[in-house]
Order: sequence, then structure tokens, then C-alpha cells
Amino acid sequence: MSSRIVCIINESEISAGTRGSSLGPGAIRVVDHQRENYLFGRYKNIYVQDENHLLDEPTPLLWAKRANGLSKVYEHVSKVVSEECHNAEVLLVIAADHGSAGGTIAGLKIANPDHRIGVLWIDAHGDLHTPYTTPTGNMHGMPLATALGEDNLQCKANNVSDETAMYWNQIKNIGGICPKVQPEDVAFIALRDLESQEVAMIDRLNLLSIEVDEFRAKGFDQVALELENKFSNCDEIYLSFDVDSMDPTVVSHGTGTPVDNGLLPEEARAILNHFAAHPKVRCIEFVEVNPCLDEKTNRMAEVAYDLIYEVVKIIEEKR
Ligand SMILES: [Mn+2]
Repeated sequence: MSSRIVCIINESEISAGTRGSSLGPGAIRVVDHQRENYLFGRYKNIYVQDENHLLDEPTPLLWAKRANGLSKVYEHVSKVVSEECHNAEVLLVIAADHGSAGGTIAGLKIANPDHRIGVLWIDAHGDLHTPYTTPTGNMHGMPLATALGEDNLQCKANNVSDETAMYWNQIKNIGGICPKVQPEDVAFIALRDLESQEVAMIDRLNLLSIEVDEFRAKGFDQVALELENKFSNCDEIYLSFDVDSMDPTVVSHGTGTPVDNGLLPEEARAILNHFAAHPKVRCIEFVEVNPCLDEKTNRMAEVAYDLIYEVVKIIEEKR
């Protein structure tokens, strides 16, 4: 069993608007079995405890749905990540919805509180909402705001209950460290579906965002240089890959919130493979595969699996 990689499976789907992403990690493993690669059998696999039973009842927390459960998920995932990051060169996290990714970042920060963590967020969405700005209350639109410790009260649109505010503060402060990440250490690729409050936060914090057209115009080598510069002062890099960064008409609609005009799989591959070989990358997370929504049977999981397979190969061979 190799110790280069530890695989963390997180099936939490309490923060999405649509159910089904908890089946995403399983759908990816189905592809592994079909291809007869037995990739996951080579590594230590750890399943994070979920709180998905909360989906069987309504939530009273209107602007941060099931924040009580997400607070627990942040504790579960951050504990696993902070322990396991000492046992592997790279943590490969395969998660359901994106809402718990702030807990992954928290785990990295708890393990090495003095580290500056660079965050590369490849996604159609900014995931920068807070209970004060969200139009839906779905917390998979908030994980990066939790890592930045942001409320974005400048753009306040909702009256948040005391109970909601308490859970939100718990989530932001997990591990007793807030913020986990500095704005100058964050970069986005493929954003194209943002609310005005998120745009205002990106402007206020001067977050680097490379859109799909810009990515194509510059070419990957230029973008890689820009990102190298962005993360030059960071001690480690966390990469979050939401499959909705990719174009649903090319791949499939097997994800909770697909948005047209995304990356091609080969463009995603170039970015992922580059960072898989990057010595500062300590954690790569894949999220939001939802086989229940896939009009092409299990296509999204197949595409995600092929990306994961190459990433693993590169970690094994090039590091
Ligand atoms: Mn996302």
C-alpha cells in the first residue's frame, strides 16, 4: 500500500439544493471497477461520517439550511484531514456536494496553523455566499466564504436568526482559527454564474479570477505562470475541482447546478495534471458528481474518474 496518497471519501450532501451527490463518490468507484483499474484498492480509504439523515426532515434554518449538520460535518472532515495529511504526500478527497470543502481547508490549516494555504477553486460558481447574502440558503454556495471568514455584511440581503448566526460562526471558527485563508492566496478558474453580492466580494477582496475565455486566449502555459506567481508565497496549495466547471453540453448534466460554456475536459485535465505534479499541492478535492441527474447514464462520473486516474498516476510517477 502506497503512502503517497490517502483517499478520503466524504458523502455529505446536506448543503446542496438537490439530493443525489452522495452517490457521486460511489458512481466514480463504479467506473474504476468497470475499467478494472482497482485504483482505490491501492490506497488507504477513509470515509467521513455524514449527517445526511437530516435531509429526511425539514430545516428551520432558512438562510443556512442544515447549518447545524454542516457544523458537525466540518468537525468530522477537518479531523480526518488534519490527521491524515501527516500520513500522505497528497490527500485525494472525493466528496459529494461542495459545501464541506471549507472543512477540508480547515483540516489543512489545523494541521499546520503557520502555513499560508493557497486555494485554487475551479468552479462555475464563486461559492462565496454567506447566510446574509444567499438567495437560496443552500450552503454549498458558501464554503469559500467560510474559509475566508467572510460575512459580506456590505451586501446584506437577509435577516438571519440568532441560531443561524451561531452555527455560521461555529463553522467559520472551526479549529479556533479564522480566517483559514487570505484573499490574496485565492484564485478561481471558470467562474461564470455569480450573484451580485459575490461579484462585490470578489472586487472588494481583489480575488484573482480567470474566466473560460481568458483561459483560452492566454493558453494554459501563461495561466500556469500567473498562478505560480499568485501562490509563490504560500506554503501549500489546496485545489478544489467542482465538476460544474466543465461544459455540461460536452460532458453531461450530472451535477447539481450545471452552467453552459464551461471548460472542456481536456482543459480541466491540463490544469489538474499540472498541479498534481506541483510539489506544494497537498490536497486535491473532486466534488458535485450527481449520477441521479445524469442524462448520459454515468458520464459525469466517467469523466471525473478519468481526471482522477491521471492525477493519481502523476502523483505516483512525477513527484
Ligand atoms: Mn462549487
